[in-house]
Amino acid sequence: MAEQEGIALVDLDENGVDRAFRADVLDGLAARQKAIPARWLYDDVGSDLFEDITQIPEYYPTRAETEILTDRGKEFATKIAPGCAVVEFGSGSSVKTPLLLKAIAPGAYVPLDISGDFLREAAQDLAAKFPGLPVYPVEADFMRTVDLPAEVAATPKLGFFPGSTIGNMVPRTAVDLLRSMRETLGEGAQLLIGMDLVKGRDILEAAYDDAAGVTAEFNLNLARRINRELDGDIPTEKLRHIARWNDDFARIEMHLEANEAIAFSVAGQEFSMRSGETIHTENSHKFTRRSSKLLLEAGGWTPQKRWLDSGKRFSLLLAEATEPRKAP
Ligand code: AVI
Repeated sequence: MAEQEGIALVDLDENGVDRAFRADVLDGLAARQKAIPARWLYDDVGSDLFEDITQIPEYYPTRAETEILTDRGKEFATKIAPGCAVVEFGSGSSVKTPLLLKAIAPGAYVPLDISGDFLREAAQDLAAKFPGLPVYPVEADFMRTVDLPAEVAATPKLGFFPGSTIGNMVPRTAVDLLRSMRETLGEGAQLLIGMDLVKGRDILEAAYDDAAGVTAEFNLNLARRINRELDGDIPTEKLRHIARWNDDFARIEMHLEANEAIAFSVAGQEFSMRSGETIHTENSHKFTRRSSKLLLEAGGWTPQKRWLDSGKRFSLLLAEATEPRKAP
């Protein structure tokens, strides 16, 4: 029951249980390859752990993307429509968003997020940093087309989707999202999007299985969350975090693997796992120059410019919502 406007974007039952979470977990645990959508990693504990991940030495994407935003600001300004409304998909990072806004001097900032609390906090923070910049937060599920505030109807739009979050979606979902973004922003809009790059397996696996065990905690928190919120008794001490490169799909996969045969219940239903069986909890796709451009094209966006950090680990792409060139 996700509504664009009005009261509830989260649908709770009479016991305060998130119905969508319960349905996804019960379906996912009943599947042959157990799998739970990655969005459920981000309760309050998970969101804090993700913030910690962005600081760990092995996790380079946040630093690499921040470097591009810091160093290439002048170039952005020459490619992006002056006075545009920046529409951020997600409520904004306290570091990356100000770097972009400083570089391009926009006419308005419109953060979109499903979580009203995050959204209001981030919007207030931004408004304090940029006095005079109109900020119009919109509480919405940006996986669907969103009605933007009337105040920016006539302003050119720049969508901003940093972090390589697009990589957490399988290609067909990523294409659906890019198409919704195009619909939300309109013909002629631009999109600035972060995409992490394919690189050596060792670097990638270390980035998702850090020595301090922060990513392991982030992954295991999902099982703990299931126990907390869905009356589960998963023996989490018998699960271990796995991050492995899947070369066929060019992605890092996170799994929770059972160290021994276990049985447990969740929301009144019984489940079991064999020793070595896993629950697949996240994909993080990595891109090449070609695959990133192909994905943008498939989503209705024409690539205009691509920037890399000095270590060539991460890319930030600018694209435009134009009619596709006529096929031969
Ligand atoms: C949010 N997202 C882009 C992160 C990533 O790199 O795929 C999530 C993450 N999972 C483990 N570490 C970071």
